[in-house]
Amino acid sequence: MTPLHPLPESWTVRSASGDVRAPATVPGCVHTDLLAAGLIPDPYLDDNETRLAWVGRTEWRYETEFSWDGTEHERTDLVCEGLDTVAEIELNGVRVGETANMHRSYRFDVRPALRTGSNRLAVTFRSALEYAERLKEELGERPSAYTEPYNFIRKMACNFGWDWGPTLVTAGIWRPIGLHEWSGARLAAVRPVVTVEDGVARVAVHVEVERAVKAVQEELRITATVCGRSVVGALPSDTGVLEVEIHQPELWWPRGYGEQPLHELTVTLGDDLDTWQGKIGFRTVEVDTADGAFTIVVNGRPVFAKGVNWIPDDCFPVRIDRARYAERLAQACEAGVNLMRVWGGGLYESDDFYDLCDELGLLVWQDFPFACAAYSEEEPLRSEVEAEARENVTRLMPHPSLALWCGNNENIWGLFDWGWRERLAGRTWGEGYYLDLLPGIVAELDPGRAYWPGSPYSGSMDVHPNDPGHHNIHIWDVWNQRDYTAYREYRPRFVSEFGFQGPATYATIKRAISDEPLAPDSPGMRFHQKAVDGDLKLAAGLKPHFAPPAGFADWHYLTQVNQARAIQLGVEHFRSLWPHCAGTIVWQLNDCWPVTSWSAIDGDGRRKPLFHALRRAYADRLLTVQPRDGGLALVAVNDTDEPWVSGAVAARLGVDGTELRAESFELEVAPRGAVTVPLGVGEPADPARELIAVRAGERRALWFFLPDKDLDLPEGRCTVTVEGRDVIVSAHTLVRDLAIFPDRVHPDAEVDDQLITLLPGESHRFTINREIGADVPMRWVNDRSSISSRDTTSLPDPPGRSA
Ligand code: BMA
Repeated sequence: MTPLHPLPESWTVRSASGDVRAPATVPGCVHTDLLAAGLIPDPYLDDNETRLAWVGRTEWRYETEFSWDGTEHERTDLVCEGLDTVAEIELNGVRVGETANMHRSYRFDVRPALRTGSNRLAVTFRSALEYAERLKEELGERPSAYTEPYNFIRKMACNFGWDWGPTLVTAGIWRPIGLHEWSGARLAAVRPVVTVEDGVARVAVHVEVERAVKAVQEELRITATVCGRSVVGALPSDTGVLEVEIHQPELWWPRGYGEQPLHELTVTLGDDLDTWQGKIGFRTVEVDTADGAFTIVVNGRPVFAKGVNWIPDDCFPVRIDRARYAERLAQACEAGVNLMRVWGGGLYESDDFYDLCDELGLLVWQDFPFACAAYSEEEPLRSEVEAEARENVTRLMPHPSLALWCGNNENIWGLFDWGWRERLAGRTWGEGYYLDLLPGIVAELDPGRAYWPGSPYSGSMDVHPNDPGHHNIHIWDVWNQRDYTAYREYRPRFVSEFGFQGPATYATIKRAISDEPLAPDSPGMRFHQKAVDGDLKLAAGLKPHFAPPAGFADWHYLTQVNQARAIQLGVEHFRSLWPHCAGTIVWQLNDCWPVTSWSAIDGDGRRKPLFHALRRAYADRLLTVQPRDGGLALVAVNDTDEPWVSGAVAARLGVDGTELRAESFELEVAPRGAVTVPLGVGEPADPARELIAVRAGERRALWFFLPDKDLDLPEGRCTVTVEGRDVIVSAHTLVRDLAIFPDRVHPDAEVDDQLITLLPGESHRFTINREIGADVPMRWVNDRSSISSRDTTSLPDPPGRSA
């Protein structure tokens, strides 16, 4: 649509009492304004969060002055693309609008209040917390996973605190604001509905116009152009549809299946009253839910979803610009991901996110923003939900990457298992949204796109929503209560959440936490752990696998290793069940601040060891050893379009590298197939001192018979050679899960791989993005004697070793 005339950049913000004043940035947010003015400490450092609760309880007034010269146009609108959240807008002292939904945009006809010459615009934000508390009182309590009343306001829920995020209740003009002058008519909505059948793509361009003067209904010409084909139509009323046909279209594919051709669609109203431009792609996408399945099918081909859950990448979403999205999504691609789930406690992300997903071939699973709570279906919330859903379905539906809409995160599960029914005592909880309102809006505005009521959901309110035999499930008992090997007890059809915690990278911890010395339970570390009993669960998770850590560096390394192994084990097991299981969405890709969490990439954007384990587990060709029928089997999963044919060798080895028994065989895996080969290398004579290694070409899978703490591994020894940015490690013994930590030398130094296991005589070349000198901090699992001698509780960096 026609761009806005932005307002001047000179804004100010002040508290209602006038005590706090600062220059303001628009788009922006009160926390970032106060931070820039030096009025608050950085909310992400140490326990500063605790001193900032007042910000969320204060009324904030944003003001600017601008001059206006009058206009020839019939209408002058104030367009607010995003206000966070409960706002009153005044122009020259005249109230022109009120808002209460961060997930919507607003347009106000402000001509009556505008003056030629100088104008004063003020946007006053009431405390979102107080507003939500008041609605809670009016509408009646609804159970939720956290104490703050986030379910009583249409605002990014995790802003109120989550089990990985601080409570920083924001306010501000978070998306662009400006004046829009226009005459005659404008394009209020454009929805290209794309279908592909028998080699023909049809783009049904649904158009909705708004007339400047409602009474004037003259016929309007409308033109749609795509792939060099233009179709012209006449619009006698305010809505209409144009159809463009493209023969033999180049199809859009998710990454790993083909290219992502995108085509500019231009819709013009009249000669040039208004134009809409967007990129579309030609493909079909559906979710096959027959017989309990949950399989995403693109252009008729079933796709194993190698997914990650996405949370808002910052507590202050205004800081997430296109470059930041691009960096994070490139990291997702590097990890082999082909699907992003935009989780329901966050946002409908901004256009850049979906544009990039289109370009990169990342499928998008979009939750409607409802999470872990019961929601009132009464006014004023119901109308807000409907308005925001209509707007965002319209905004996002042109994207070829959008695979499905999902009603909510865990709310149906909450009703079944979290004691809600009793507490609700008959009050509404959101069922009407998930089973009626939202699917109705999707069917109307985005016909053909899949809608699924919840994550998890069983397909029926009569079957437990998390029943592994039915569609998508979340697996949380593992992190909360059980050893991670229990992932293998599940035979799910699709896992849309499962996760395991690990600490942030060292450089991120050092930037955010000033504890001296750092310890797993030092005050800052505890503060940057938001999960109930999170540290206890980390310790409980380590216990079956490792001896208790000796100090911070040991704890930091081992908990990161455990996180990586847990998720790798889960993904490999679930992939080995393909096509019965058709997807894994790991909880979670990213963080919104520096914290110990389930993420693969920490709050400063650094890759945790899990990231590298995930990349291996999501590799197009996966070799994995799995328990089958009382023995062990090799499962080879081929997620490519070429057959995978290779000689393979499976060997039972002593931990000193001696081959005890080996067998060779031919591996042949069909495109997009998986094969299971029972292993015939015999039972271990000494499970503590043996392992299995299976190799097929470049790929290798290892199997240890016992947890590390019960293994009798030799003390790992290796030679390290540093050549500029490369670090070559040559193992003299078995060296397990070798990690190098260049960020301990320089915060910007990152290595290209982590957690490499070397057999005696093998070597590996790591590459760091910069030279860090000869002392490379590193660690491996069977490195205990040297670690414990140098690893005191604080973190002077462990010395590197050079040859
Ligand atoms: C699920 C998610 C999030 C949460 C995560 C870890 O419930 O949907 O709400 O952060 O588990 O507990």
